[in-house]
Amino acid sequence: MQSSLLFFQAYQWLASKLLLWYKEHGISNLTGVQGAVNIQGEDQKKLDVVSNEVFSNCLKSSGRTGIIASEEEDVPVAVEESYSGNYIVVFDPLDGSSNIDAAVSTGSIFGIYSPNDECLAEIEDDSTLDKVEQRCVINVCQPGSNLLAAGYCMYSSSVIFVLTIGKGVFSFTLDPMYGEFVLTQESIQIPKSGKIYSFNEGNYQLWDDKLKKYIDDLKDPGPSGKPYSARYIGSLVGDFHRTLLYGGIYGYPRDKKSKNGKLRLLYECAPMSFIAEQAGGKGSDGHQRVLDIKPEEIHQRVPLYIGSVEEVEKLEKFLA
Ligand code: AHM
Ligand code: MG
Repeated sequence: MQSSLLFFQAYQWLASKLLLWYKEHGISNLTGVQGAVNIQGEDQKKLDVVSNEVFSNCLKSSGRTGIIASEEEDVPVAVEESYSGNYIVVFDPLDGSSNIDAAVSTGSIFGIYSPNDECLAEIEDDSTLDKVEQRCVINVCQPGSNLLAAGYCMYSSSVIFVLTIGKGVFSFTLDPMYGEFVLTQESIQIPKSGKIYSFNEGNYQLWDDKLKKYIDDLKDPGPSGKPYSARYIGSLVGDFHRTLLYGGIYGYPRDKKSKNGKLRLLYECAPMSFIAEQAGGKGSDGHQRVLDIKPEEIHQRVPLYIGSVEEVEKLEKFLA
């Protein structure tokens, strides 16, 4: 419960800081690239940088976090002792950033872990990181099955905050009149099956033959005369949120260019898989449960197939 309070406070704070930021810098300069490249070789957008700063400051000053790890930071950061708490927070401050300049939906994803003190003994000499950095990496690299809470915020026609603290999935909608999130859906359940698939099919020629067969099968109208529908925003939060409500499957596979796919295990795939499971769905890398994969590094990528149980299991059969 404490961890969910942390995020409610964080989002209230985030909203107020973003407003201040707009007032100081003006809304007209918020689009486009920042001019920097993150550790993963991606161009950072201005809003990537701003949202990372706002989230990091907010989490550091909350008094509840010990270590934070972000998509936009090379290594996890230990929170200064005087402000420090225990929780480990992993987050993608602004996911789907290729959509920013077109005002298409984007989101923020987070996961909260408790400290993993057993791991402190494992510290080995690594010339590229100092002891504190190594300890942070080790503490953060926990399997998703250890998550205490996870959620996302989606910035779309309305601002939606989806949260699980391991007892079902709840959705809140921002009421702009009051600046508060109001509970709008309780105990969300993903439909067991759903005839929507969400993949970037531009990569089809780069995919494994088994996956191509699966996608071809979805497009086959069969005796019913109705094939699956394709829906792809290119924003994990938006594509996942639709899958959560309508059912179906979202996938970001490995391909000939990207051996482990594109999405990051720690702050994209694991939190989303925790939410999916809490809603009665499934998150898989095609062969195993995403929540059982222990990250070996902060920005590790894994293939992701997530959504309705029957749809993810059907995909797994094709890939077997
Ligand atoms: P980002 O965190 O740099 O925005 O990248 C993750 C995004 C996901 O939101 C989305 O599902 C995927 O990348 C889209 O990738 P692609 O453009 O290759 O389809
Ligand atoms: Mg992302």
